[in-house]
Amino acid sequence: MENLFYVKGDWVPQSQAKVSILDHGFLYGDGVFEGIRAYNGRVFKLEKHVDRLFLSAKAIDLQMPMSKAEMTELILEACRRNNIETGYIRPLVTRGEGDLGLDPRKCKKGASVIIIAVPQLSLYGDAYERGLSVITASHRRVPPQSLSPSIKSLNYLNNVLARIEANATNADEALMLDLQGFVSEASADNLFIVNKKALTTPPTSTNLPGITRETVIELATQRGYQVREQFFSLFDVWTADECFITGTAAEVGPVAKVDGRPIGEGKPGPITKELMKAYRDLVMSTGTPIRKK
Ligand code: PXG
Repeated sequence: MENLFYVKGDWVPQSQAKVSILDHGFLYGDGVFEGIRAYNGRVFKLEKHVDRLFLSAKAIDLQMPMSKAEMTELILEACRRNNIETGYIRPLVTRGEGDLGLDPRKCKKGASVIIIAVPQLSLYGDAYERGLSVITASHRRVPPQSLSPSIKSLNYLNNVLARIEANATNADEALMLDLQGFVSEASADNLFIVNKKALTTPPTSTNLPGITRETVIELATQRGYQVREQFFSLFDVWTADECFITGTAAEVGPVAKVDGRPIGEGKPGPITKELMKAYRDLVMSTGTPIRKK
C-alpha cells in the first residue's frame, strides 16, 4: 500500500503527490516545516511542534491557512490514514504558487500545506552502540543577523553543505560553528557536552531551539544534573568527558569521535546512556493519542 500524503486539501498517494514548479517553496525555499515522530500510537510533543511551525510562519510573514487545532488534527489524520503507530511526520507550509519573481504578494492562492507521513524512520543504525563519528564543517552556520536560526525554514542549504562535508570523510554528522568560532549545532541536531556531571549546550541565539534539546534539559535536571546554556569552543568538545546530539530524528545520539579525537573513552558515556534511556522511556509513554479511545 502506498503512503497517503495531504497536499493542499486532498489525500493523495505518494506517487501522485505534486506541487507546482512555480511554488515559492520550490523556487526559493520560501516556507517552513517540522519533523515530528510518533511512537506506540502517540505523537510525541505534538503541541510544541505545531506551536513552533506557527512561530516559524509568523516570523516569515506567512499567513497560515488554518488554525493550530486544524493543523493538529491533520497531523493525527495523516497518521491514521497511513496506519502509523510509530513513524515520522513532516508538515510543510510553503508560500504557495506565484510567478518567477521573489515577491510573496504574487502567491495569490495562499500557502500550500503538505503533510508527509511515513511508518518508521531509521537514522544511524548501529552507530548508537559504538557512538557517532562527527567532523567540524569548514563553513559557518548562517548567523542570526542574516536569518534567525529559530525559523525552521525550507532553506537548509547551509546545513546540507555541512552534511556533504561529513559524507566526504565518512563521518555520521557535521558540527557547525558560529561566525565567532563558538559551537553552534550539528547539521540537523543540537549538541551537548558533559563534564563532571554537568551538561553544557550553546544558547539558542545561534541554533534551532530544539524540542529534543528542551526535553533533554528537563530530563537531566530531574535527574540532578546541572545544565548550563553557554557558549563554548571546539577545545571544550575535544576535551569533554562525553558528548551527544539531540533531535527528533536522531533522538539522543552519543558522539564517540570529533575531528578524529576520541571523546572521553571513545564510546557512549554513562550520562549519555542514562539520558538515551530516559528519553526512550518518555517517548514510549507520552504523547497525543493518534486514535481516540
Ligand atoms: N537543529 C536543526 C538545524 C534542526 O533542523 C534540530 C536542531 C533538532 O530539533 P528538534 O526539535 O527536532 O529536537 C533540527 C531538527 C532529520 C531532520 O531528518 C531534522 C531536522 C530537519 C531536517 C531533517 O533528522 N530538524
